[in-house]
Amino acid sequence: MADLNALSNALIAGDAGKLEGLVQGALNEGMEAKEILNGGLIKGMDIVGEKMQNGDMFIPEVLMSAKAMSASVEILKPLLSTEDASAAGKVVMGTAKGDLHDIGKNLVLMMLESAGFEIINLGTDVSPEDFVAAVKEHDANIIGISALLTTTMGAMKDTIDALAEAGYRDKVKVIIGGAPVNQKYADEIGADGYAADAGSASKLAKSLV
Ligand code: B1M
Repeated sequence: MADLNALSNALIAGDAGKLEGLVQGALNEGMEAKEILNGGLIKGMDIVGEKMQNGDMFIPEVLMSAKAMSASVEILKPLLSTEDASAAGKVVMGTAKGDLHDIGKNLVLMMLESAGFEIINLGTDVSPEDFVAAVKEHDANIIGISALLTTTMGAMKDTIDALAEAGYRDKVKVIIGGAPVNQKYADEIGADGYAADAGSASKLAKSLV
């Protein structure tokens, strides 16, 4: 049976070619896409995070790991998105201002898309003004904001405040997520919901529309 540790190690080494081969091999052997994602890729990325924190890995190496992860998620994408798509609503999604992390956000987008939501992906480093402009332009039902840095969490509140100022707060639900965020913080800033992972984000979004 495929070795999830080998997958994690290829991701930590930033070896995209090897990782893609291992992912494909694991699928061929019948391993579930979810298991590959959670037990191999996300586990490997957590170790990358620890190494980064300890000074054992530097930004260029972390970027290689991130690129390898994104390429492998592309292979898993059709297999992770299995729900019946039916028009569920429109979601404007982005990473908070000042924040460039997008792997988790893209996983959340993938799950929302497969749950039937129309997605407007604003990318990373999205200002509160850009979120508000996108809600107006696309008449969205939900805004999703992702933040991975403690320093960018505040931009989530700024976005909620900007929505209120523009008179849009009652027209759109705001959901937030990302490693430093939790339900308590969501309550504090007046978000409509918090989700810990991509699967819960999709369930949460469905419950809000
Ligand atoms: Co950065 N980084 N990083 N980094 N990076 C972290 C977040 C960090 C925890 C690493 C560490 O020190 N241990 C740390 C933050 C510390 C803190 O603030 N508490 C950190 C730092 C410090 C930095 C820099 C400041 C480093 C520097 O320059 N000195 C810098 C900041 C750049 C910036 O954003 N302005 C930086 C840069 C980078 C890279 C560019 C090199 C790269 C990002 C590449 C990319 O995303 N394209 C990177 C990476 C890869 C990481 C780690 C290692 C991995 C993040 C990741 O992709 N995880 C990360 C350590 C870690 O998280 N263990 C780290 C996998 C992903 C699937 O999980 O994103 O948590 P995650 O998403 C999950 C859930 O959180 C949730 O669902 C997802 C799927 O289950 N979720 C949502 C996410 N968004 C959601 C939204 C929702 C709902 C759920 O609703 C809307």
